[in-house]
Amino acid sequence: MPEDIYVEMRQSILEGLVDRAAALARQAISAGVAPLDAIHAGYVPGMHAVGEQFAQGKMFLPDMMASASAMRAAMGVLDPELKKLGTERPMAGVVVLGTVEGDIHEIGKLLVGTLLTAHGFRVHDLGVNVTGETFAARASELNANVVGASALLTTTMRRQKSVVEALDRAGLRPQIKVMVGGAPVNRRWAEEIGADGYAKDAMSAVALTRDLMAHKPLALGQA
Ligand code: B1M
Repeated sequence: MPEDIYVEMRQSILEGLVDRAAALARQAISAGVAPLDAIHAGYVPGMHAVGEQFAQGKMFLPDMMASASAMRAAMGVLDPELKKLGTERPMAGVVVLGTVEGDIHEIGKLLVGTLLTAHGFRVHDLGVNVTGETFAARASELNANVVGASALLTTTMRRQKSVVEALDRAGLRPQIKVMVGGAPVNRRWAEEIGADGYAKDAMSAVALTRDLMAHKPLALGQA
């Protein structure tokens, strides 16, 4: 059953079918499929297929928006299931999360936030199109341990550097660590901009945040 439902999940994203994506998520939960498996084996491959088709000119912006809505609908069902795990754990630390200025991609960031919450972190999601100054101001107000800046575009990843610089200017580093992530980002980039770590996916972001909380000296994550 899981393999079949994963194929249907992928298809629901590709076709931008909001109700179908949510119904499949509910069906998976009832059948005992782990929410994280549904995300990674079903829905995320759908988003990747959308990205490929868009790049090849076979899908257009409205299609991509419909796919994003379907993904959000599925996440709306799976999110609470994942977060339930976090309520049973002691608070592991405070994370301020957002997508950088000029960038409105939010699904990867939402997933990172959900998994951090599920692992006991208190996550303050600032949303999308967030300036470096806002990251710094909110991190200071909320006594954050880690700031997480997501970027999905090659044109906006340099804004992650603005986040590092804004925290530096506000005198908030090195107490507050900066984690970066997003499809065009890698470890070398994190090093180049002076971030404290890079995570390639949401699970790695949890491991990295734990490392950063433990003040491990070189916590730059995987390449
Ligand atoms: Co956009 N888009 N998009 N888009 N979009 C991409 C990113 C693109 C690769 C598509 C393509 O051409 N193949 C391309 C970027 C090219 C580039 O710069 N290299 C692109 C483009 C060009 C654009 C526009 C410029 C299109 C246009 O207007 N002509 C435009 C830009 C708008 C803007 O931001 N200013 C645009 C708009 C949109 C939509 C609004 C339609 C929609 C977003 C809706 C939304 O989020 N509410 C959208 C979508 C859906 C995509 C794709 C198809 C899917 C993104 C996604 O949600 N992936 C994407 C193609 C792709 O990624 N293959 C594409 C699923 C998600 C789970 O993965 O976000 O990578 P991801 O997150 C992962 C990891 O990266 C990591 O963990 C996550 C989970 O494992 N991660 C972190 C992410 N953030 C992290 C932070 C961390 C740690 C890990 O720590 C802080």
